[in-house]
This record gives sequence, structure tokens and C-alpha cells, in this order.
Amino acid sequence: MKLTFSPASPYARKVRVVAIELGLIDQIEFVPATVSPGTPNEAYSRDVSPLRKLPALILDDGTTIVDSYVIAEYLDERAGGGKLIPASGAEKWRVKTEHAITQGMLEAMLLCRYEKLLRPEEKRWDVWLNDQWDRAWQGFALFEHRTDTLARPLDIAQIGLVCALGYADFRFPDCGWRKAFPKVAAFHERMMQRPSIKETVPPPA
Ligand SMILES: N[C@@H](CCC(=O)N[C@@H](CS)C(=O)NCC(=O)O)C(=O)O
Repeated sequence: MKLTFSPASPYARKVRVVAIELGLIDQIEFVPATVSPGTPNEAYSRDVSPLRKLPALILDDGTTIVDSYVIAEYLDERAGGGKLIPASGAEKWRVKTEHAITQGMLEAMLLCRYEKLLRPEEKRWDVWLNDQWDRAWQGFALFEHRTDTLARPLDIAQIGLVCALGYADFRFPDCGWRKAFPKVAAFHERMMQRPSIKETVPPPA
């Protein structure tokens, strides 16, 4: 299998963590890719994904799987199923919903990043920017109250949260989430003991 990735991508990090935790990492060849809004990449668009986003997992038979969650689900099934995503019942829907919240937090932070990096200053709209940031921030606040979630055995929602926190550290280092959310900070500290989490921290910006 091949995975398109960039060391800075929190979505690719999620897949790398999942692959390490499931013991599948050695079966994946990592293929660096560069995609960015406003920068055409016709080959990626044609050969990998029309959405021009990474990561994408390309199976040995040429099948391409996109979206970090869908890739994680595929890897979980390949490892026997029910490892990082509960197979059924109320726990499954709780974990999937919490993961979806971490996904939305990441999307909101990425929009903030692209807005600051790519949009000319005179065209920026602070109301929109602050609104996106608030979505991520409210997500962190939600997990501060979900002490049971923070204490569960490892699952995809926790991995998504670590990737969102790591992205906040990487792109918004002064945002102050540790001070605002001490229980989430303690959770992150604990998670950093895992080699899968430690080894995939984004490189210095
Ligand atoms: N829902 C997708 C989002 C992937 C995503 O937005 N990836 C970013 C990199 S961190 C990207 O490819 N951005 C390029 C672009 O939007 O043009 C997933 O979970 O895989």
C-alpha cells in the first residue's frame, strides 16, 4: 500500500498513528505529496483524488481510498476489526461522533491557517476567521468535560483529538489551549508517552 502524505498534515498523522497502533506501518510506503489551495496539481487531481487532498491510500490493486477516517476504518478492518473503532452499539456511535467533532475542529483550524497564509490581507474577514477559530476552541472545551472519553482505552476519537491538539501547537503555538483546558492537557501528556504519538509530532514549522 502507498500513502500520500506530508509530515505537517494532521490528517496524515492520524493515519500514521493508526497504522503504527495496528501493526500495519511496515506494509505502507509513504509518498510525499504537495497540495495546497490555489496551487494546481493536475497529476494528483487526475491520478489520486479530484479533491486534491491528502492523505490517500492506494492499495496494491490500484484502488484508492480517500479521507483519513475512511482510511483508518479500512486499516482497522484489515487488522481484524473493532480495534480503534468499536464494531457496534452505542459506543460505536459515540466514538464516531466524537471523531467527527475532532475532524471538524481540524477543518476549522485549517481554514484559519489557509485564510492567514493564502488570502491577501485586505481581503481577510476577521468575523469569519474568529468564527472558525471558535468552532475549534469549543471542541476543545467539549472534551475538557468528557473525562470518560479522555480516560478510555485508545480509539480513533482520541487519536483525532491528539492530532487536533498537535496541529494547534504546530500552527497556533500561542493559542493557550493547555492553560484553558488542563484535563485535555493532562490527556495529551499521557498520550505523548505512546511511541505512535511521539514519533508523528509535526516537525518544527
Ligand atoms: N477530510 C479530509 C481532509 C484532508 C485535508 O484537508 N488535507 C489537507 C492537508 S492537511 C489538504 O490536503 N489540503 C490541501 C487543499 O485543501 O488544497 C481527510 O480527513 O483526509
